[in-house]
Amino acid sequence: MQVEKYAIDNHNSDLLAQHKRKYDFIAADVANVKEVIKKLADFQVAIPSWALGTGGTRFGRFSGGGEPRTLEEKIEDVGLLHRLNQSGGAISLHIPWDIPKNAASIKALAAQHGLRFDAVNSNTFQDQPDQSESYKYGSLQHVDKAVRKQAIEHNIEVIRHGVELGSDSITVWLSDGSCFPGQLNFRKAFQRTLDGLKEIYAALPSNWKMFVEYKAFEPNFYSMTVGDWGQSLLYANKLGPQAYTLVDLGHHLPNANIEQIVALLLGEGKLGGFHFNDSKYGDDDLTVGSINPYQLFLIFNELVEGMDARSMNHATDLGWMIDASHNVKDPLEDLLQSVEAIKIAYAQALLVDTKALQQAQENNDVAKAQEILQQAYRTDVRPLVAEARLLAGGALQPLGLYRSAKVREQLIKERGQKTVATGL
Ligand SMILES: [Mn+2]
Repeated sequence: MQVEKYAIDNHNSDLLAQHKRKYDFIAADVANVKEVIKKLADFQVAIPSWALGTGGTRFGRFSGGGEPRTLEEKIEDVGLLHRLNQSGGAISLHIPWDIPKNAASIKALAAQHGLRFDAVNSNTFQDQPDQSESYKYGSLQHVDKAVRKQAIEHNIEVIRHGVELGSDSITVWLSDGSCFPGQLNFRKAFQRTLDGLKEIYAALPSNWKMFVEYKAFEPNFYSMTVGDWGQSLLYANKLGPQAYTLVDLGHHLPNANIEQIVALLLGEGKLGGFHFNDSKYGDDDLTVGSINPYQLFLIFNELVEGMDARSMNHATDLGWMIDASHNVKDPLEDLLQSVEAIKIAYAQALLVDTKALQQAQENNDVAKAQEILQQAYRTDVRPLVAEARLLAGGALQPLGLYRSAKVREQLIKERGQKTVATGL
């Protein structure tokens, strides 16, 4: 399944006059509009290989149709998405769900779609049929050395796969923790985990980064051994300069001030990457921007301010990835919506009058500071995002074209109605 160039061109020419009208209206008020458009075009969000099929809950899973059956088909799906929005130019693999059998041909296939390989992800939160030790009571924190050894070797194997694909980072998310008081000696669990991470860290190529992802609860419900940004930062600091904290928006306790966490991690030079999603109650893995778009904007405002303060490249110096699950929506439609929400929040953050905001802060002018932020947030930046997409060769309305080109219907015809993506 391909969306041909002529289909995108036809779609765009039908919408062009209306788009120009909207774009000119907003562009007139943006002083550095060319620079904003360039930054928006450069900003790419990695798509995780596990997000291309229908997700589920512990109660059930309701399949869609035409889900990718192989790694090749997952790459094809990300390629489709990238063709439509020119913003999803990377794929993040989950090992062992997506072990490339022939790395060279997988790499070539991805390149055909204009994709590169983002961070690789290890999995010690479930047992695989062929493994000898069980992760029931944790992996790197486990009291049994044999289990820890198995988990360490798995992570090193994931790095090896990543090297073959041209990836340059590994995300380690541990489900380790405890479900009941008394189950675990916190201090010893921390130390064992640190020792394991050190062995994995030692296997990193010199140009690689290790992202230590934290999560407040689930699957363990009493304690998590990497439970919050403080614990993640402790590990990252003790590991060394190639280790960073990864922020997943859904991995906080309710009402956590994520924008402040981001600002401080950036200030310490220890923010490595991002997993975007949205949530109302916990780790809901909902579409980015579907519940709290203002928070997303505030986070991007801190990201832009903090990255500029350190002269960082917005597009390349941090890892950007979606980490969501789609229980009731077509995964590709959901991902198009998520990427759009990310770009909108980024564009709004780029419009913040930083100088005026700093001045308001210095003068303790609280009302003015809020006005400045909300001026940017309340601007309809969608024509800017669309213009960046148009110039890059994407569709003015990716979701609209996805539907009118009947992409899902085609995928069902090619792959069948009852397919299940690997790993789900
Ligand atoms: Mn995550």
